[in-house]
Amino acid sequence: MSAAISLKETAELLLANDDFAIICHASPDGDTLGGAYALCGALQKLQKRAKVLVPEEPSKRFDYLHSGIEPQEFNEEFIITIDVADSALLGKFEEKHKTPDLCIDHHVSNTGYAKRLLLDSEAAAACEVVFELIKELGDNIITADIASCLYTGISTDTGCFRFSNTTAKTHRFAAELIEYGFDCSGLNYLLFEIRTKDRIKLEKQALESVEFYLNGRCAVIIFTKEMLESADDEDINAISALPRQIEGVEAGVTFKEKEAGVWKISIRTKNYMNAQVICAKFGGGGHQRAAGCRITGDVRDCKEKILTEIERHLKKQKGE
Ligand SMILES: [Mn+2]
Repeated sequence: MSAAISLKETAELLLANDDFAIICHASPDGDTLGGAYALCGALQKLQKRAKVLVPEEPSKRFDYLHSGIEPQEFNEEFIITIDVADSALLGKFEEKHKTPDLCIDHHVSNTGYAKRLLLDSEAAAACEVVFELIKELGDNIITADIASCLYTGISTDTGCFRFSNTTAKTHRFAAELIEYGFDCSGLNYLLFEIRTKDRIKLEKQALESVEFYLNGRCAVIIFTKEMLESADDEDINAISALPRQIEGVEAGVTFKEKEAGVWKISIRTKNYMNAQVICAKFGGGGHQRAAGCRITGDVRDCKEKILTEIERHLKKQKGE
């Protein structure tokens, strides 16, 4: 089990070490990538060697996160994971880096796999924690590039400041970051406005296939392997938020077929539904309003299992 450490202890630890590898989670999103590149940039600014390792090719839209990072080759001595709740999410790095030196995270479901853990489960994004950590590392470290990385994590994990994990602190952090002078509206356009033609096609398929259950309180969309063949990970992530947007839906469920019969399920909830508790039942994890798990089997059976669990929670929470 990890030793929980404070921001100050984490900063001291980083200042006392060198040759850092910062690892993101598989299906990398804006938070894990933004946090990793921000911390990498900060450590390089402190004249340390640092690099980012990503287990799977990130969406092209995140290419700008590398700007300001100097590619460095060295043997890593100190391993950090960011936004990684479970070592199983390290993908191809899991074997080699099962027990990293440090994990920086905001998932209440963090399994404590790292030697040390800097966790703030109240934070909307891991990037909020990384921002506080960089400020603890010293003055004059944050550049416009680093600020845009941190803003990326905070804005993507909060659905551009709309989700219920958004706090006054989240907005204050964003305001502070914008003062570093990156192109904030340009970034919001890139992250939240522009849609590729492939994305529109995928959205159309998703909306056409939506199924309602439990008196309209649960909506399900299913993406088969063929539908996802040329799809961008980040587009799929964004589309997973669609079912919950439908009026009356308290649990939006997206099924994604990773391999034949292997389903990656993401659940987005509103009101009192706890997505994390539902996904934990199937060995997954995440946050109260957004969580995921994997189930293997025939799609009908998998759907049945998930719906039964959601129904149980709906009844329990409403005292029916
Ligand atoms: Mn996150």
